[in-house]
Amino acid sequence: MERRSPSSPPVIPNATAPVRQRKLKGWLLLLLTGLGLGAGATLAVPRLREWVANGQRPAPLQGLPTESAHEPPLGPQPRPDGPAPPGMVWIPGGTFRMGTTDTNRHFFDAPEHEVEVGGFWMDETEVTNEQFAAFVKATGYVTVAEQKPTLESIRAGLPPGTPDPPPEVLVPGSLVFTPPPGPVPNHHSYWWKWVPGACWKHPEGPGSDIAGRMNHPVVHVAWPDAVAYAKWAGKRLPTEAEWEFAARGGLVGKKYVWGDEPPDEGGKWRCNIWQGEFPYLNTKADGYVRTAPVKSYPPNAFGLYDMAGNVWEWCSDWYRHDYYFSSPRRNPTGPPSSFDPQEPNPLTPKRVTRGGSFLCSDGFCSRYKPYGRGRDEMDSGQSHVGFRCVKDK
Ligand SMILES: [Ca+2]
Repeated sequence: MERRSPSSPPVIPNATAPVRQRKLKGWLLLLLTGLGLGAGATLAVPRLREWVANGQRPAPLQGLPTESAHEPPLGPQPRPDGPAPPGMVWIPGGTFRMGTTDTNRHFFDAPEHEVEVGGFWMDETEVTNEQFAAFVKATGYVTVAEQKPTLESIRAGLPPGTPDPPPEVLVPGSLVFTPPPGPVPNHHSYWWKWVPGACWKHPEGPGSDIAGRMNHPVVHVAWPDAVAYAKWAGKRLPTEAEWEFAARGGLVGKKYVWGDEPPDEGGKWRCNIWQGEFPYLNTKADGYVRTAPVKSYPPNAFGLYDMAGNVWEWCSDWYRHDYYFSSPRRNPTGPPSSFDPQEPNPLTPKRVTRGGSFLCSDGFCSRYKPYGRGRDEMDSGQSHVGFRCVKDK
């Protein structure tokens, strides 16, 4: 079996308003780092447990229409007349097998089951820095990672008696993949680092910028940031089922989004993933250590780029490990709330991510395969998580 995915950094979970949570998370991470504790220790604090138990859960998504027992199966839907929305391709929808029977799967990637999705337009690439910059310029939007914590918001979420954090840690920031100098124990805290000042404009923190990376996928966007962009663009996030249907490109039972060939067959890489020894040695055989410009690798059969690797992509669904056991057949929109048995008491609920990132590899995290499910706390931006949008016809 695979080891734990690098998509789950040691974020400190939290509860209600994403803004407040983000700051608390960052400060807790610093505090815990200083105390030499892990995230699990935080959850042992009774007050936080109570907070988790009473934590607000956002209302369920208002879903797309679901199945009717008397409706005929959905077949592929013809592309609407007229020009495609700029940068989008038509995904015809239809019936497919979602999930996998792969023996090397995670338990939450099964059972394989039949799902129908309607047709929709999908961004051919991940949302780029250039596109996100246009959104910010037009709206003045400030991402979760860029918002400064307040002492009051942090006090409100901590156990009584916890000392106030020093003023210098009350700064915005985000989680940055930071390779250690050599082999380390298999725990994500060794390669994820809370970096004050890290955000979409400064992907590795202060001193880094996106000049020369405007055609790379935007990163350090939390789920609410992605939703805000989609709304501004007149689009929405894909459901997990739509995402997987699109990733498969009409292929049936194939291992990868391009077919069954290994990612580097013929000596030419088909996606931006990790080569070498994770997490300390990346041979850069695919050309990139971190994000790659969108369209650096061939598209899948639907004309979609980077549906494997580069960055994880937010979906609209809540994450539940067992959703496939109760998923409706037609246009599933996810469970009404989130639950992850591998981290049962997060203070922030989780949303699904898909597609894997530049940190994936068969040796470490093979979830860049079309069925591979990811999930992250919805207020958490990271240096390997982005998104793309869809649009109804
Ligand atoms: Ca991707």
